[in-house]
Amino acid sequence: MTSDQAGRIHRALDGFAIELPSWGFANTGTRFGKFVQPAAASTLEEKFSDAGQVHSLTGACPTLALHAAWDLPGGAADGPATLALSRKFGVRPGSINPNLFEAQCYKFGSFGNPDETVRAAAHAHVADCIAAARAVGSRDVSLWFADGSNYPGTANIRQRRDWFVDGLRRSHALLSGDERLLVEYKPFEPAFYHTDIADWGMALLLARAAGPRARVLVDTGHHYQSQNIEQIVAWLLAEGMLGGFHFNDRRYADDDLTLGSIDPYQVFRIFHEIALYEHETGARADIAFTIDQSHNLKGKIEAMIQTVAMAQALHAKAAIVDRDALLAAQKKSDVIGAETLLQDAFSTDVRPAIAEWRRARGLPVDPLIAFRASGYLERITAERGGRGAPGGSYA
Ligand code: RM4
Ligand code: MN
Ligand code: MN
Repeated sequence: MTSDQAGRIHRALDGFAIELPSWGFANTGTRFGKFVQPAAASTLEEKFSDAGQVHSLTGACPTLALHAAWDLPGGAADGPATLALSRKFGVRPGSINPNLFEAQCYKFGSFGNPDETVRAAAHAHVADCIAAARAVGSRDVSLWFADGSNYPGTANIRQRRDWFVDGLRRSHALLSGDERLLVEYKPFEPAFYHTDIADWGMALLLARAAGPRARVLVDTGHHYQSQNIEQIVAWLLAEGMLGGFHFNDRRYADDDLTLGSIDPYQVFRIFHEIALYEHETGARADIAFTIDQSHNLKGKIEAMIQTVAMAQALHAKAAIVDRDALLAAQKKSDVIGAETLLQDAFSTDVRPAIAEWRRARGLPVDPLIAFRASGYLERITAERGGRGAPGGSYA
């Protein structure tokens, strides 16, 4: 590792923050059941406390994504209490995530529901979320819709698209300043025939139709097998429409596994496309990186620490790609030369440079070991264990 490479890694890590999901600290499971963990967080205070641990050990997670129904049931009125927790635990409120999928009224959709009273309820909920975001100083309202249908012929696909355009425009009209709407897509689940926002093209068109403060959110788990996610990222960057990520890994579908646990090269290639865009344009890509994982088997705080460390390592590897040499190799169509430049960076051991960065910032060199030695898990296990019913979750 040259000192130039180490310097690039340190600058990359200085500029890299990743948001934690409040729901990642709560008991979640699969549709078959939940294995509850005695240390799982139930209250918003516990979620902030756990997030504060991850941030203090990694130095990379200054914000916590909040879920409207599970964390801010009172909407904007919950703002002062939420801000007090934020100050207490040293983590700011992050994106606000509406819940347009759990209430019984959403059985046949939310923004795309044929019943106009349900559509109106969904619009009102997003309006409440925008007000809540403003009350806690969050920039992004991150929209994921479960809308779709299960059987051919049962939904008017074009009509529902129009309803989505209408609903997103109404929501967008409520934004001001630097507030943003992020539009997430997902090919299937819970709908198994058609999903109203099934891919990045639909999300892009809807975000464009909504207005200038809307962007696309890429959840890495929301693609079909073998889809080229970094190409989607490159196109959204070129269109100025990449708003953020939900990071997780997958093997089969939307598995919500730990980032990089199955295919770290995929994550590296995404970071590389972003770094190359910034290198060529001289612009900083304004992207909200968020973890969207819920761990059923792993300890929740440990899994988050592991994820953040993995994200930092893959981001560091992407930072040391020799991009000028790569662009020159591409220009000459030097296939092996260009490919080797990527592979060289990916296979470089960045751990010593990351350790140096952590040491220089007063962070533990190994955050997972530091967490295990801290006694925090034992303390919360004793405090939270044995209190029975698990807290809110989506599974
Ligand atoms: C979806 C999607 C959303 C998340 C819901 C609960 O698959 O990833 O971002 O909020 O799950
Ligand atoms: Mn997601
Ligand atoms: Mn998902």
